[in-house]
Amino acid sequence: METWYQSVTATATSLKPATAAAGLVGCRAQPIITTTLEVRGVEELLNRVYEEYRQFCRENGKSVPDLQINLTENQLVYNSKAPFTGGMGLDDDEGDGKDKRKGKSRSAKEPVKSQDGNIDRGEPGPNAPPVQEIEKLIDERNEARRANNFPEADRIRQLLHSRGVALMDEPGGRGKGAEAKSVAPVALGAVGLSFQGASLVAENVKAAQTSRDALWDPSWVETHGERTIAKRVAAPKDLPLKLYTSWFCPFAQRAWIAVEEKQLDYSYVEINPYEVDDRLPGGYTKKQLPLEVKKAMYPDFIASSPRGLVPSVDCNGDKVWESLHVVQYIDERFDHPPYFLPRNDPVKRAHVRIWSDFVTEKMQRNFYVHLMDQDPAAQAKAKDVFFQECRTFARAMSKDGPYFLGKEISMVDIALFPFWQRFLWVGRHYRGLEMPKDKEFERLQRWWEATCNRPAFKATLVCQDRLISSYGQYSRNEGTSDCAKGLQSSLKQK
Ligand SMILES: N[C@@H](CCC(=O)N[C@@H](CS)C(=O)NCC(=O)O)C(=O)O
Repeated sequence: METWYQSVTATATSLKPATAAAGLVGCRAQPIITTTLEVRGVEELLNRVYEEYRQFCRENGKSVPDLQINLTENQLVYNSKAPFTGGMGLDDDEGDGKDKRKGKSRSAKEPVKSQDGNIDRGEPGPNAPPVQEIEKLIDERNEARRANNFPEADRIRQLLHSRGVALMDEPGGRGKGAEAKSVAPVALGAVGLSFQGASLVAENVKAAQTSRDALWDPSWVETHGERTIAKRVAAPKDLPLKLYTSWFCPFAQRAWIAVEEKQLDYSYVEINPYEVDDRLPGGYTKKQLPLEVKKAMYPDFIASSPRGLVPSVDCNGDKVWESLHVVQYIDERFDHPPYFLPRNDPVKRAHVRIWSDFVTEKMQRNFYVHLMDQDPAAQAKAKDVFFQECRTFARAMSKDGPYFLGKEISMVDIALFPFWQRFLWVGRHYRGLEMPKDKEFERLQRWWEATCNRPAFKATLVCQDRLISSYGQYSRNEGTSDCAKGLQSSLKQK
């Protein structure tokens, strides 16, 4: 039976039932909604959606909600009292099915007025510049954006960020209609965050990037990974084990699987080591932030990862970085099954290390060349080499399986899983990559199905479309990350 939202999706593919049911429709960062005509178009669409939903309620004996459109303009405000959802205006869905537009609860993004009617700018952090200076910098940045001088605009954004002030642009601006009008304190104390209908408290504002922030695309659906993050972000902050990680990072995902496999109680600390660019879906870039900026934003993280790369862990003051070293540390520090390195078998342990390195140095490397090189012939060549390396790996796997060593998982499975996920999802999306159907790839497919069904591995699978979006810059070879720099010498197109 067709539901009300299935028919609506024919005209508005980005709408989700929970969102519309709440009377709120998110508008993705792009296209820009700036002109009266565009706003009117969105209003019409919303009215149609509302009417269809009312009809659906009537036909299904549900109470018909009072759905109204409420357009607001954002103001300059940093508001430490209001929960930070990161949403902008129309985009403030908390997904809990309650109509927040009925005057009972204020939208998280509406400025708080003090008793004298002035806008309450909240509590700036100790590092924050005076308001006049912030306003001046915002003007300069808007000016730079109008002149398409994005490096300068980014510089100002980062400068403010490093002083504890986050800018929130109107969605989708390319320097014309959309401008920074709002600011929020960053990385300073507790910040509320909306996730899956629950209001959680994030340790720092960057964690909002794991949820629906201003640049969240309404077509993205939270899945196992996002649910795990929500659970961990809600955990007490003073746990002895802290995992510094980025939701999109395959290296960090290795460490994430390790702590999930050992069923540890850990704090999930989201780090974004890259610039945010609101012209891109989700704002995700692969452009490295300078170490000093990372240090200002995430001092505790840098203390546990001196090169500013995720993942790292801090366990009661023990600090370890580099994904495979983190996995081994977790295995030894929490010396109980499942073991990532087989106990009492030095040769097997050595082989586990050899094949884990093989994943990074051969399989991952050639896949990234295939993804990043802009020259079609070089892409094809890298694909062939990548397939050969996959076959070599498959031949080293236990015949029975399903895991690399057989019945028990090991570090090799943890090393490969996040990358295989990207080979399949990202490779297919950007390069039309299809895995061959031979004996070796059948073995790998069997391994993939088994690992995907293992709870700790599954718990780290994030929204596919969102993950794919975060790889856009690699597919155009626009990344300046540590990883991208390390691959440039292997690319034909530089
Ligand atoms: N060899 C490192 C690589 C880690 C890595 O490159 N992580 C990326 C995120 S996927 C990162 O932190 N990049 C930040 C940067 O390039 O500055 C490991 O295995 O942990």
